Amino acid sequence: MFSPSIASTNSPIAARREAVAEWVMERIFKFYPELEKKFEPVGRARTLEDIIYHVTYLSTALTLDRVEFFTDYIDWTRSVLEAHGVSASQLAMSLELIEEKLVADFCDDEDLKAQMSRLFRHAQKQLALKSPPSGVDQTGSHPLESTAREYLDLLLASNRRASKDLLVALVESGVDVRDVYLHIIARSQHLLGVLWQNNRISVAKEHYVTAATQANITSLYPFVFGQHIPKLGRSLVATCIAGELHELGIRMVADFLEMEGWDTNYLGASTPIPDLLDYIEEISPDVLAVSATLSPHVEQIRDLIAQVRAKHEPADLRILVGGRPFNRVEGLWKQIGADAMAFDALSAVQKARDLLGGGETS
Ligand code: B12
Repeated sequence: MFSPSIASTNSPIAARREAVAEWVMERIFKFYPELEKKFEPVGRARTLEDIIYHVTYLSTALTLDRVEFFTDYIDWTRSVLEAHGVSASQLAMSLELIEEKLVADFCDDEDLKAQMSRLFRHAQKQLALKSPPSGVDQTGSHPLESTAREYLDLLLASNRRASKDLLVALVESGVDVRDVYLHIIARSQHLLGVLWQNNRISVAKEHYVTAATQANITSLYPFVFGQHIPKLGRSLVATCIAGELHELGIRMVADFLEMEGWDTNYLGASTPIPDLLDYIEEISPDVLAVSATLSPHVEQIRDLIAQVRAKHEPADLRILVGGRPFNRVEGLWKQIGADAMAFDALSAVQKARDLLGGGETS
């Protein structure tokens, strides 16, 4: 069975996303038969996945009452589709059809229809504008910028050994390992994302670069765990929310806190909520740090926080959140009940410290 790579939520719209997508896809292919041919043999699955994403992001924007989730997404999806030869007007047509189907499916719910119409109006207006920006600073002004690009070029040329040697040599020459994490590794990953978004590299290449970078991070561990840092007696559980596969960001947060003397427990990608709750019982951390990169996964973090709060007093367990949606939508962390957010791994250290000092931090 076809399974989209963004987790669904409990909202009535998200629950219908597959059915809506089937309905819309049939009509699009009737109108643009060349699209189905162009992307054979994966065209149907890809198109279905795209429409499922449109509906999922729409649903999250409605649930969290944040127009920006949808308009941001429309900018992004437009640039991805255009890079694959699908025009903004074809996307506009998909949105019209999604609206038509949802209005029919939820014809009794006047409030929902009004909210949806507002979002679709915003999205269509956005689509009428000229091409959207990539979302990542393309120039970069940090002194390590050219080294980040050199590092990425080595990996794009499948030269993993040289890429590792470059990182290790930098740290051995006295560059702070945190700067290597943020200004070389994170930066090159963000640039890698733009290459993927613009259809300049294959998915396989993106996977390769990321896998190699993860291995390279491990080569830096003597500089992270090997130092004799006094232990602070504070503990952290760090994880991605269920469904979320982007794990490097939260790994960096955990490693930065480890370098400050925290006892860190890094769980990696997509931890199911019930298992995470059991793990929290077992470890009793001072801080729980949770990451989401895809906006729809913010809903899962909100549900997790509600479940954690039902069991633990805020004073006993502080919750720090972060990742792409939190960096882009102001006040989102507060709206979903977290204690703080941090923009990157460096500021996460300060936020975690402040949280245990008491009070709200952002
Ligand atoms: C590598 C990668 C993947 C890999 C991830 C593998 C892995 N093991 O992690 C794989 C192939 C799995 C993947 C899959 C997908 N990806 Co991807 N991926 C990326 C990429 C290129 C790099 C991610 C990364 O490593 N970043 C480096 C880290 C260090 O940066 P960071 O995450 O921003 O983290 C920093 C801060 O945000 C913050 N932070 C992060 N978490 C937390 C948590 C806390 C508590 C705190 C305080 C701070 C904090 O601190 C970090 C360090 O400073 C990004 C590009 C990008 N801009 O990030 C796209 C990107 C995120 N992916 C994207 C997409 C669309 C997808 C897919 C939907 C594609 C698909 N159709 O299958 C799937 C979804 C999978 C899922 N369910 O999660 C889009 C998202 C666009 C959007 N509008 O949401 C991006 C932006 C690419 C792009 N430019 O278009 N992806």
